[in-house]
Amino acid sequence: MRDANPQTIYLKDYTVPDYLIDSVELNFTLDDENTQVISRLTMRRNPASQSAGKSLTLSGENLKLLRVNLNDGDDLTAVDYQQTADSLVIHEVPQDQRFVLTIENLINPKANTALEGLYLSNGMLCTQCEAEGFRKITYYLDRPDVMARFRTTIIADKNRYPVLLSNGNKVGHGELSENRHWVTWEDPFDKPCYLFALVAGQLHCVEGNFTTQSGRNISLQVFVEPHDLDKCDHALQSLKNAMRWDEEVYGREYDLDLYMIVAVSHFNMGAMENKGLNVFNTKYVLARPDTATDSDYEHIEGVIGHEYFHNWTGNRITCRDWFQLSLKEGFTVFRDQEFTGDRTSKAVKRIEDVNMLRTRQFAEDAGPLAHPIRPDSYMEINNFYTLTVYEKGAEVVRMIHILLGAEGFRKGSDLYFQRHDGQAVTCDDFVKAMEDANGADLAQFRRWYSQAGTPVLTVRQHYEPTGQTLTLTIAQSCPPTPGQPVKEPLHIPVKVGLINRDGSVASCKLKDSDQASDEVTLSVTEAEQSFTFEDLTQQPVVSLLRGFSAPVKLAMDYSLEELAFLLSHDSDTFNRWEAGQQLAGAIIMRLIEDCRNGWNMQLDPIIVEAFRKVLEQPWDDLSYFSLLLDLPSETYLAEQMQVVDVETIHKAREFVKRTLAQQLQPQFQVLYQTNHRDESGQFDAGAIGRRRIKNTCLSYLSKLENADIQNWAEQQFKTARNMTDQMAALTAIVNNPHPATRQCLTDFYQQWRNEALVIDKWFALQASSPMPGTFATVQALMAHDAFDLKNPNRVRSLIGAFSQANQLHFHAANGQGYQFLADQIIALNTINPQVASRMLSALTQWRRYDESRQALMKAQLERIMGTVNISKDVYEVASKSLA
Ligand code: 0A1
Ligand code: ZN
Repeated sequence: MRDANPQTIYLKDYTVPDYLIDSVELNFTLDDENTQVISRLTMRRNPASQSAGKSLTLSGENLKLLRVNLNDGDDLTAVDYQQTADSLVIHEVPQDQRFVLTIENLINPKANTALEGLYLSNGMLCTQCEAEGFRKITYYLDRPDVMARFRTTIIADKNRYPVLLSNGNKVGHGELSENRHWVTWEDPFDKPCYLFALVAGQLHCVEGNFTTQSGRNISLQVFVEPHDLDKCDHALQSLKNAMRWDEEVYGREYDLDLYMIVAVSHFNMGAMENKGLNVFNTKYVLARPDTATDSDYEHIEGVIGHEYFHNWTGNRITCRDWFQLSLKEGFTVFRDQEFTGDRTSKAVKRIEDVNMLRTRQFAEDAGPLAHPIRPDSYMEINNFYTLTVYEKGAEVVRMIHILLGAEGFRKGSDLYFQRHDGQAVTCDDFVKAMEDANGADLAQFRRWYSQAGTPVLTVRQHYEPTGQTLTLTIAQSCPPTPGQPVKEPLHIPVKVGLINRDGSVASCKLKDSDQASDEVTLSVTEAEQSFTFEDLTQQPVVSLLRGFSAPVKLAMDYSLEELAFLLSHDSDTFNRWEAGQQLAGAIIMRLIEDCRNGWNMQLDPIIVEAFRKVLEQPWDDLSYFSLLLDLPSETYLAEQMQVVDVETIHKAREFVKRTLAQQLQPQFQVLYQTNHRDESGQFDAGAIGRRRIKNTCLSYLSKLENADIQNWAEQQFKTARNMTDQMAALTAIVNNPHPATRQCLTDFYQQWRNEALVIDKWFALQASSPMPGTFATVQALMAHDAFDLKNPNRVRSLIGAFSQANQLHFHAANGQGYQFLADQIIALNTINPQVASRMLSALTQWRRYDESRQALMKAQLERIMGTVNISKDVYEVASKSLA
């Protein structure tokens, strides 16, 4: 084992750094296997440090050390320093004056399959330094609270590496002997080393401009491999949209004269906000109407926005330590969610975000790896780039926004930027700025940062006809999570609206308040609390937790009739959708029960009528309309069960879908036909909505196994001029019995064999199919020429899709899915520990299944624990899942 017992790092042990780095001069001489790095650090003792020693410890991993020098004297010798597997300790450095430390080392980018530090991606050299990748480039104080000014010179062969990029502004360049050239970059802003970036290769660039609100002209550049030049327009436009939005909504302007984005095909995550030089997974840059779906287009704009917004929330103000990760990520996700909502449809964006939170983050929060958005400890920080830190973190920021209102929130963010610009700070500093700017008290609210688990709100209502009052009694509780057996009550904003039985709005007037309004936000702060509404001549239907105003589970006994009523009448777009989800969910859960009792399934007509109403109504926002017709996913349904029964969930959900298709076939057909167009390149809300509703209808109709419909799908597949339609048709063909399945898959592969991102879709679609034979297909695809365990996008599209998006086959009762996944994780452990550890997530949920599956999953986790040279990443997740 590389690290038999990895050390646990605790937030409570934080101390300030003993030394500071004022400036860094880096000199790279590039070579695929032997890159030379010379680092010249101007340093000094940190006056705030309490430690007594005179030694200096730098972090470094996989480095070949060549030379250490202090203050340009003679090089240090082996007695002056000590090297360990992950550090360099210099026994004595000057304590009361600045000193210059020069370190020279070699690194091997070609051998770097973990994709952290400097690595090769399709012949291009690039870096990934967050969270702790810089220590794989050179010895350094690799922690976010050490902020320094960087100047970087890159020397390389002109043909092999014609483009040489780093952070900031280009301040010099020239030619050298032996066909080499050099470029020097200088970043005028102090930054932590996790924001350092270097890119070199045969890159081509699409350029644009942006004029800031104060009239400065910024040059924008998107760098890609030559054959992708025709897929950059959307990324460039998205960047401009994000820059404008941040000026308008937050008053934040970009600060350098140049903004560069580079797309690389090997990347562990989505993208990285390196100062002035973002590195992106190609998936979040490249788009052409025939290669990218509408949802790809939306995600690209969202991720470009996300990385751009980090320039203020992450780069100008960064994290003091990695426990504060949600300071930058939660806030930045909240910002990108709002941006996308403003650019597309607020209702649709909110529903998509909540859907993801509830299916995936809630599962994380209820499992063995549950942690607060500000964790207390970690073994490997890379394991904490989680849905909790990102998505729940964004919900926590959203609740502050709800509690303070848009204006109050803006006052708070202005104060935060003004107070902390240039600093490395904590989540608490953020909350304090929000409080101070508004004279608010968020003391109890702070518990959201330290408490893990999803709170449950249990709501009872009592209508008093004589007094014309309605009392809501809200009790909150939160289940125990690892290390936190008992929870304190949280401060929870609950938005409420009341609806009269005729569908009109009932005024909300709280007792002891003289104001009445259409909607109120209740501040729930106690374990149990009552709220009384007055002047209600009739008992209204309560619309609770509007807009999903807090990341909680709501337990309230609605009848199916009330849910159908809310689906027709709730003026809150989120809750209207939610009522439909609850209605369908309740019906599917009952059918699951019937099925398990061996009874015949029969669909309650209430859902058919509710869907008929939705289908026959005119809608402006067709994307929202189509969301109302989506049934809750199998993963969401699994979350609602004590013991997950994947087969019956699938059977019952399919039954509901097929029966709805049978009973509402004419409506689905008309909608399909009226919205089917032969379109390419139209990305307005109308065209996107038409495609979405049409493809939702196709997905229902395909359950009928009817030759005409099969023909529609095949025609759509063959004639589509945009990827949304082509992919939707292929999905309908692959996920249902269809005579042309094999042929269409082959044709699709031939058509797109040179477009890696489309081939990823091809892998993912087959891996997530519910049809029989999927496991054998997955095994065969592992041996396909286009499959590559070293490319994270491919791994996610095959192994990730199978284990995380195919409940039915991954959880096959004989355990073959589990064994397959464990085999891949063991192989990935040596290639790329980060990706290996992420792939583990499907197994960590083992306690949610029946005894037999539990035993099979547990056995595979134990096998993984026995891996020779197990990485810290995999060890932490596997051991915590078994604990
Ligand atoms: N900060 C990036 C996410 C990111 C994190 C780690 C990475 O490599 C280990 C890469 C990217 C973001 O939030 O976009
Ligand atoms: Zn981020």
